Amino acid sequence: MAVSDTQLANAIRALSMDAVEAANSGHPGMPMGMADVATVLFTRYLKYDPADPHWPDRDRFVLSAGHGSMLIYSLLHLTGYARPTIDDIRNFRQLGSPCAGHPENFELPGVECTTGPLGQGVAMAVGMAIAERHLNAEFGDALVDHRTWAIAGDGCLMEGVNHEAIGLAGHLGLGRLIVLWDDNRITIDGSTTLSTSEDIPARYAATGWHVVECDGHDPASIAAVLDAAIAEEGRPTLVRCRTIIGKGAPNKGGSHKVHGSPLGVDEVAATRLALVWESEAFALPDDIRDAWAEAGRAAAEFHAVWKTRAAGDAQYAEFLTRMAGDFSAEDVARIALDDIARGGAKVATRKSSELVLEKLTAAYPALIGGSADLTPSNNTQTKAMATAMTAGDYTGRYIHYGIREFGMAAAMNGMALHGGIIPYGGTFLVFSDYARPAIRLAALQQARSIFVMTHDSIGLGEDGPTHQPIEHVMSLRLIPNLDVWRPCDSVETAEAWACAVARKSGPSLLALTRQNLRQVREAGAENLSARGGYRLRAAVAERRVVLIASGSEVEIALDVADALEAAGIGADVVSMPCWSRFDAQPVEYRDGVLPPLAPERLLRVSIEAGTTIGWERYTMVQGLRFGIDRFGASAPAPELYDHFGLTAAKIVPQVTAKLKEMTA
Ligand SMILES: Cc1ncc(C[n+]2csc(CCOP(=O)(O)OP(=O)(O)O)c2C)c(N)n1
Ligand SMILES: [Mg+2]
Repeated sequence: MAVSDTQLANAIRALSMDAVEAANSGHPGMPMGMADVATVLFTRYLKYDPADPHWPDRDRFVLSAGHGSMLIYSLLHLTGYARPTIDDIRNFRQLGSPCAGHPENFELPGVECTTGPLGQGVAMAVGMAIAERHLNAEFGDALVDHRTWAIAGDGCLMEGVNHEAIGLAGHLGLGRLIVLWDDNRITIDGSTTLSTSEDIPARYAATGWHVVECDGHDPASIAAVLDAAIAEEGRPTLVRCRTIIGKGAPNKGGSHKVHGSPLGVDEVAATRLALVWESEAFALPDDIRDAWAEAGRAAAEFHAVWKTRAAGDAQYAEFLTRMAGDFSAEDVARIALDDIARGGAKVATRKSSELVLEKLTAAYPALIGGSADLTPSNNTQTKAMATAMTAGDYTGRYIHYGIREFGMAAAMNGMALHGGIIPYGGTFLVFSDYARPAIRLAALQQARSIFVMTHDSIGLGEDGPTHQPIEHVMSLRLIPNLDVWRPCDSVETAEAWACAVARKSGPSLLALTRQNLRQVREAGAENLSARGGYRLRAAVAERRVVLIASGSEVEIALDVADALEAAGIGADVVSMPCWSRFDAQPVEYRDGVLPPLAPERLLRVSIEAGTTIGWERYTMVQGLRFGIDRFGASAPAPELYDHFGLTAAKIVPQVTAKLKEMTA
């Protein structure tokens, strides 16, 4: 007897409730409620290949409602992915199991992105859909022809980032994007009526989306709307799935009680009875297991068809190289540093960045640029990107994200994770706060997103404290796996870009100046910035001081060193453009740059136009830290530097006084 859709869906329900029960933690409601929709999607529509999860033309599936992680773990297991195994699922949420609390892309092939922070999954799906259309425009239907599907909950649709992202998706007419909304009218606190009266379909329609509705427990109804969604070419589709949270649990289903707690022994037993599910926990009837495995094999047919088609395409090899995304750091650096400005004119690092990008974007079609409506300030649009991406022309390599910093950053992550694209996007550094949750998720997901953040200090001047970053650079350094760069001149800017582009394992953020800076160094054979910090100038007189600075304050450190040397006090100057890179160097290297001598013998001094908290890491508490531990002010930049004491004239006497005090 053929296995019904409902029986297939019940396998998801059983695995989900049993795994949550075993872990005594997790969210059974969402997987049980969306089991029917997911079953129709994974057995009839989605293009995937359990034997080759990274096949480039697969559909992308994003579980934006990441708390429902057991849904995707069940699906991957049932359709025949190598992981998770049934033991992995038994160990749901335990140390060492790839079935983490929320889905993590680095744990399981088949999990396209890390979700859990609500709303970001939808925004990443938008980025994936952009990537697909762009690569399709470049490589053609034979190689790139897939869809992006996301399952989102009420929470995902309430989050502000959702609105930013769908505005962009609607504007770009992303017809290959389909969001399945789990409209169960329940969130943690209870009914959605506690907190919202929004007409969500009307909002989506107003941003240019196609909106359809189905009974999320009726396979025929679900299939009919998925057909309608696929038929819609020019607009993204929101599928409103009317569902019951925890469907199948006779007493707790439909209530917020099943959102994030185990059902409990009694309710699990009652659910087994209600579903007529006789198997033990984690066991599956053979016919149902076979039917799911068959669905996985059937989906893989898409891959087989693609392979034959793609292999005959003239651009096949180039496409595979592009998707692999391997770049030699040396090659990128050579291009970035080619013909770099020497000596002479002062130039802002945002301008240096533009000059570097001219070369890199001409050389690497994978780079897709953009800005959150600050293109002329961020200097992010190069000649190779003269054409913007639009609904009518996806070949464009520049994206006008609008004033949507968070949406931009999350969409960039989606593009980076899709593959074939290295996204960079600009805004003012102070607004990194608006993008921060996506910057964090880029780092966690090991996504190669490059954040171009200009106007990086009080050096921006007259716009005043609302626009002047203080704590930003330091707080961004706290994010694990994020390379935060603050280059001091055009050479360091080129070196930082080279590192960022070649870095496959995570995001980079470039903090760049508005104001012009001296060029302090010539390019050499080695990318010195890649070390994170290096001795820019060695002491001439007997060394008593090490001055450590980043970005625009490096030239101040050089001035301080000049004055100290003139007084017979030897001072090294260390340029420290990237802490995380420096900390990753072998101890011998670090000790060479910052010799581990007692402060009486070698005073360490930091200079950075931002919070001083944290610089103790390198100056030690006995050292001196020059920075700004309050909000800035509105004035021309040179006056502000003087006002906040960040000039050689103000720093030198404090250094000499400290030296005296320590040797007294
Ligand atoms: C940004 C963010 N805020 C809060 C949470 C905590 N949280 C997890 S699920 C949830 C409720 C989500 O409701 P809904 O999307 O309707 O999921 P359902 O209860 O229907 O499964 C909340 C507030 C989160 N994961 N992410
Ligand atoms: Mg809900």
